[in-house]
Amino acid sequence: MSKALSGVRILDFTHVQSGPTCTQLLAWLGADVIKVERPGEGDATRGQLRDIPGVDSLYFTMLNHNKRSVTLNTKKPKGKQVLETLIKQCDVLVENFAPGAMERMGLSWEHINKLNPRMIVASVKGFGPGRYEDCKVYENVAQCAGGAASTTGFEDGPPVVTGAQIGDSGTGLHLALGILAALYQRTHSGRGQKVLAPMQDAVLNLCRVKLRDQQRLERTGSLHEYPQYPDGKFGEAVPRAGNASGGGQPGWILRCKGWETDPNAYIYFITQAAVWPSVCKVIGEEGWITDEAYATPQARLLHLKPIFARIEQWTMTKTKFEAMEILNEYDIPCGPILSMKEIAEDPWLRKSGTVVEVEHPTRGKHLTVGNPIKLSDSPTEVLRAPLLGEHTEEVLMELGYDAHDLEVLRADGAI
Ligand code: CAO
Repeated sequence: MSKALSGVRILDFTHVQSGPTCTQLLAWLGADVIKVERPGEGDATRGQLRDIPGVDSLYFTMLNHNKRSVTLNTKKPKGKQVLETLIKQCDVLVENFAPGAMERMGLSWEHINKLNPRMIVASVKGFGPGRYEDCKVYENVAQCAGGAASTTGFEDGPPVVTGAQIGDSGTGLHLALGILAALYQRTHSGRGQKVLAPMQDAVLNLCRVKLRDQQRLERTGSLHEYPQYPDGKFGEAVPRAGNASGGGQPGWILRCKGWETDPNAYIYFITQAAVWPSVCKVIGEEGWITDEAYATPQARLLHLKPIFARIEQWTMTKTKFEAMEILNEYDIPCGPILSMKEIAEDPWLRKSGTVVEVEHPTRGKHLTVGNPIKLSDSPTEVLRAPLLGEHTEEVLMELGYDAHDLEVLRADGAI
C-alpha cells in the first residue's frame, strides 16, 4: 500500500528534539527521510541520557524512527558537494541549527534556492525576528518565553515548566504542518519556499487561552473560574491557575482511594453544567440540584472550592478506576491521572499502535510512542532508528556515487 507522502524525499539536517520530531512524523507519513549527521559523533542525543553504555540512547532512538542515517562532514568541501547533490535531489530540507549556522556552512536560502528552486527549506529557531533572534534555545527556555511557565503551577509557588515537550515536539508539529502546506502549494506554484516555526511562537500558540484570559482580566479585573476567585487577589497578569480547567467548565484534580501511598491516585473531575444533577446524585447532595447557591453555573463559581472538597470526599472512597466507571455511566467528564508505568502497560494504547515495542540491534527491545495520527489509507509501521551512518553507502549509491568515490570520500573524512 502506498503511503500519504510516498515519493517525498526529506533531507533531514535536524538534531536534538524539535527538528527530529518533525521529520519522524513525515517519515511515519511515508516520506523518505535521510538524516545527515557528523561522522564519528552524529546527533548529540545519541550519547545523551544513556541507559546502556556505548548504545544509542532512548532519547535518540525514540525521535528518529523510520529514517536513514548518512554521515557527512559538511564543513569539508567534498562533504559539502555531497550535501549539494542531496539538495538537488530532495524536496524538503529541514534544519534546527543555532541561528547563523546554515549560513556559516555556506547554505543560505539564496544558495539552496539556486541549487533547487523547488526545495522547501524548513527551520526551527528559538525566536522569530526580533531582540532574541540570535539566541540558542532549548525546550524550557521556549516554555518560559512562550507564556507557559508563568501560567503553570500554583498561585503561591514559582513558575513551573510542564513535562509535555511543547517547546520542542510542539514546534516540530507546527513545522511539519508548514512543510505539508508548502508541499501542497508547490503542486500549483512549482516553487519551493522557506518555512519557519519559532519555538516561542509555537508555545504561545498552544497557550492561546492564556492570552484570552489576559484580555478578560484587563477588561473585568477578575477570572471567576480561577482559584484566586472569590477570596484572593488578581494582579495585572494572568496568574497561575493550579489545576483549574482552561475552559468554561470548572475542573480540578481530586484525591482517590490510596492517595496516601500512591502519588498518582488522583482523578481529574469536571463539573460540566449539563450533568450537574448527576454529579449531585453521585456524591449524595441532591439538595444542590435546586439550592440556588449551587443550581446555576454562575452561582457555583462562588463555591468551587467547597464543591470540589465535597466531591473529593466521594472520590476518596473509590480508586481512580472505580470512580471513572461510575462517573462514565452518568456521562460526567473525568480522567484518571495515569503514571508513565500505567501508560507503558496499557493494552489499548498498545493495540492502537500508539505505544509500540521495537527491536533495536544494539539495545534489544524498547518501547516507543508510535504515530499518534492515524490515517486509514496510510497506516504507520514503526521501524527502529538507524545506527550512525548505517545508510551512507546505500544513499550515496542512489545519488550516483560508485565504490571508488566512496573510498575517496572516506579517505578525506567527508563521510
Ligand atoms: N558536518 C559538519 N558540521 C556540522 C554538521 C555536519 N554534518 N552538522 C552540524 N554541524 C555544525 C554546525 O555547522 C555548527 O557549526 P558552527 O557553530 O561552527 O557554525 C555546529 O555543528 C553546531 O550547531 P549548533 O550551534 O546548532 O549546535 P549546539 O549544540 O551548539 O546548539 C541548539 C544546540 C539546540 C541550542 C541550537 O542548535 C539551537 O538553538 N537550535 C535552534 C533551536 C532548537 O531547535 N532548539 C531545540 C533543540 S531541542 O531542545
